[in-house]
Amino acid sequence: MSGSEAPKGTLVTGLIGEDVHIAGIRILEHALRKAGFDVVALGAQVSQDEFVSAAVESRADAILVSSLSGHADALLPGLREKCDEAGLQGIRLYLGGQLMIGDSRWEDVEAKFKEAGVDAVYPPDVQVAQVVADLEADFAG
Ligand code: B12
Repeated sequence: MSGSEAPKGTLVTGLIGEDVHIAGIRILEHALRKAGFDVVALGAQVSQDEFVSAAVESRADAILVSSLSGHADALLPGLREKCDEAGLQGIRLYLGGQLMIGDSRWEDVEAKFKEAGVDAVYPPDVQVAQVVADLEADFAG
């Protein structure tokens, strides 16, 4: 993106909870910046409150939550409600990483997080280009 172009959107990114598996979200941040998004990268071990505060401060369009530790079940619910309480109604929530525990089926995992208010849920084998393309489509216009 050239300096004069408006960003395609502002994204807050981070690893939720105790998680330190930083590689995947760093790769995504790099690709999304290159594609023209503003990225507010919170790094590892981010609480729900920190995601929400950063989104309010940066007037973010979306929050990208990464979770690999296997605890997203416990860490993710409530984030949508906190966003609403902070005046972030309608902010898009994306979730990816290692979300499947044991023999769980992907369809069930995806449905569970969507019920918790996540707009889009991604499996670990998602291509970076796919995530970028989806975000570009979601924020087109
Ligand atoms: C490297 C690694 C570590 C390193 C992390 C180093 C670091 N600072 O990054 C260390 C050794 C510290 C570590 C520690 C632990 N780990 Co570990 N670790 C891994 C490993 C081998 C690779 C992770 C990785 O870097 N992948 C490469 C990146 C590029 O891929 P990715 O993160 O999946 O990201 C891609 C996609 O998922 C997606 N994506 C990721 N986030 C998001 C977010 C959004 C919004 C979107 C759209 C997409 C997206 O985009 C990326 C690009 O393709 C995985 C196994 C695996 N194959 O995933 C286990 C794994 C994640 N670890 C695991 C565990 C259990 C642990 C520990 C709890 C072990 C322990 N008992 O101490 C601790 C937890 C520490 C903590 N507090 O987080 C388990 C998690 C189990 C689960 N989820 O059910 C895994 C799956 C191993 C396993 N098979 O059991 N780990």
